[in-house]
Amino acid sequence: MSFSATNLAQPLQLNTATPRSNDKPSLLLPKTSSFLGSTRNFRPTSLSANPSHSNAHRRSAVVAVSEAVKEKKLHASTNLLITKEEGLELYEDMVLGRSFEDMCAQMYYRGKMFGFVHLYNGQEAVSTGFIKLTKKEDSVVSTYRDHVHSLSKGVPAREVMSELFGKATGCCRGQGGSMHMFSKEYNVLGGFAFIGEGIPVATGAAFSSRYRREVLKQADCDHVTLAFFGDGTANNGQFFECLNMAALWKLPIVFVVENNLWAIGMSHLRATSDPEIWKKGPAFGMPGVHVDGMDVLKVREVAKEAIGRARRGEGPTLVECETYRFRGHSLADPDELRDPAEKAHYAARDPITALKKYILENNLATEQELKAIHKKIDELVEDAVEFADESPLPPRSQLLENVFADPKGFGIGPDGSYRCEDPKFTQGTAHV
Ligand SMILES: Cc1ncc(C[n+]2csc(CCOP(=O)(O)OP(=O)(O)O)c2C)c(N)n1
Ligand SMILES: [Mg+2]
Repeated sequence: MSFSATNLAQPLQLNTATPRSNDKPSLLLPKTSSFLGSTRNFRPTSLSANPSHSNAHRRSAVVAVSEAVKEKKLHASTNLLITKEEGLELYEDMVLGRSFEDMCAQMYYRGKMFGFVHLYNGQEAVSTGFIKLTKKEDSVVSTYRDHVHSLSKGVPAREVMSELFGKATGCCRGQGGSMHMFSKEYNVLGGFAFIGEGIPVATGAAFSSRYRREVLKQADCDHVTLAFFGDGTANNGQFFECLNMAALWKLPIVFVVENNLWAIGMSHLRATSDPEIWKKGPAFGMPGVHVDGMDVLKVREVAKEAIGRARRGEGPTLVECETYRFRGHSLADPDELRDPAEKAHYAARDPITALKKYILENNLATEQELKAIHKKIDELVEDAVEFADESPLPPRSQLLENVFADPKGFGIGPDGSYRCEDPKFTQGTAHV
């Protein structure tokens, strides 16, 4: 499988989208039909106004990637998409993401975490499928659903949990909390609470890789940046501006849209003029691909190609991963808006269960080996909680660090003294 900006005006043209025999032109998308797993209907206006919004067309994109994967399988000498080691690595990473966050939910409801906490449950195949193919020097830019991206990138579970507890041992010394994971060491360039804010940061990181290689002559700088964001965010202006710059300058970046069909309580189908986000890639001169984001092996195949393109200096790719979050928008959301049938549809497609099935059916590992992974991860997560719980809170004096360029915080008061040195300065405004 290989992408190019031209051949992906229709992504991976392996399927010419021949309508199924019962698809009459006017009925390409019957009113009862759904957008992939969504139980919401397309609006009739978009249906009649533009037949290219049809579900048949949409499905062709999904099939296209599946076909590419099948084709690859046929040509591979082992007939399998992964080796045993790769399969176990992917499985362990997804189990880590899931177990870690299940524990986050417990800790949040016990009052150990503050503010909002947004879980990634259900979307693990995207983080694992992409990030496990990166090098340490490659960068990842995330959203407020950033714990699992950070774990996949290698940030120790202890540091992520401590950050969530607001403790001094966290990866941001307790100053970021749930939505602002950052690690210089592992090149996690931030979780971003303002949606879309991370996209220009990622574009800048990709620009710096190209600049270092071509202007500063650092020949070995082939670093790639992955920008993760949601379907709702893909309607924001930064996204379009950055697609333009990335394509214009052939930046080594992959834009990974995690289309979980919802932006808080707003259905993607209600909010987006053309719900097929991948199509925006070719519009800017880069490949656009749609992949089943509940299948880590398919995500990985697409990721391999997109990351490879970026690393070879061939430019950016836009990948739309169709996925689903298993919990509410945040842990404070009772999740009453989404249709139970839609939730059940995706729950039955749990990416961890699917990979387990693949591993067992292909005799890549035994049930015992998988159980051992769960045990190892349970211990690791328990250890992370203990570590976070026992860690100290950051000192009060740290509150104003890293906020302003002046390392002493809020700068100099009218009397010439540093404001942060006035013990009364933070009283009543924040308690840490
Ligand atoms: C600039 C900005 N506008 C609005 C919000 C409020 N907000 C928080 S999450 C969210 C929805 C984002 O949905 P999506 O991009 O699909 O990500 P998901 O939560 O589904 O992962 C919005 C509008 C925000 N955080 N930042
Ligand atoms: Mg969303």
